[in-house]
Amino acid sequence: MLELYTHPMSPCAQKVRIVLAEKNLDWEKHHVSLPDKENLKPDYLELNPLGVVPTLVDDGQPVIESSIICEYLEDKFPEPKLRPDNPYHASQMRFWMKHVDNKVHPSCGALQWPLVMADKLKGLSAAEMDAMIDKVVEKPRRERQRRLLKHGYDAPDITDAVGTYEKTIADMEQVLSAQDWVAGDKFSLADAAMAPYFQTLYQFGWSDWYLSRKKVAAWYERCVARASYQTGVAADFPAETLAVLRSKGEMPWKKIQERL
Ligand SMILES: N[C@@H](CCC(=O)N[C@@H](CS)C(=O)NCC(=O)O)C(=O)O
Repeated sequence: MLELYTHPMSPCAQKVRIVLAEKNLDWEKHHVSLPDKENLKPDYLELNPLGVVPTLVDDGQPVIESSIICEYLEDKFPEPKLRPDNPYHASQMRFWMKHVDNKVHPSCGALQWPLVMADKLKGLSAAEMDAMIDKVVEKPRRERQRRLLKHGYDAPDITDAVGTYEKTIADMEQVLSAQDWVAGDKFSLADAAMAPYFQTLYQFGWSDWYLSRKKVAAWYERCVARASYQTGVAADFPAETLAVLRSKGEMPWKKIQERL
């Protein structure tokens, strides 16, 4: 039995949900409310000591870190294949997955967190808010959340995040002019890893950021057209949810454009 601890707005959980769907695997969902910081409760920390989603539990054994979960699923359920046989393409797949984990994910966190995760914290007193943030396990994340609470879209993290997204989109445009998918001629774990970070742009009404890059836009369209994206990601974004997110995205889009 596969169980996934997840939240609909988490791109790294979306990545795992895409892989589960690509492999036609059944799984049980455990919703972890990130705005309520359920991810920092002792029971959850026992499963995932980093206090983040996603966590996959397979027959009682927890597997953490979204890219490791994806490789675990690939190893355990190799069909259909999502890792290229060609070693060079496999190295490209791992490069892009690492780029997502190290650079794109924290950038997405900076752009999205103030819009969807911070409101409940802002309802607390300063002391309660501080105590809650103190519990965030990883220091870079803890400090980023503090800066974003204090400075919002004027935090330095926003400028860095915009630069990282912009360079990633430009690099992808080059790669995708020679091949259909980021790690070769077939959809791979790297596409599953990257596509959710474009969902973030789409849902907040920031699609113009990638639409002028024709190859990237066509690649994202191909990702969205897959059944795995529809069940793993799009299903959590009905029209009413998208309308709320789009209105939240209006002011930040101006701030983003000032930095482009
Ligand atoms: N490196 C981790 C990152 C996980 C992560 O950052 N998860 C976010 C949601 S996308 C989270 O749980 N955040 C909780 C918080 O910020 O308190 C992975 O790839 O699994």
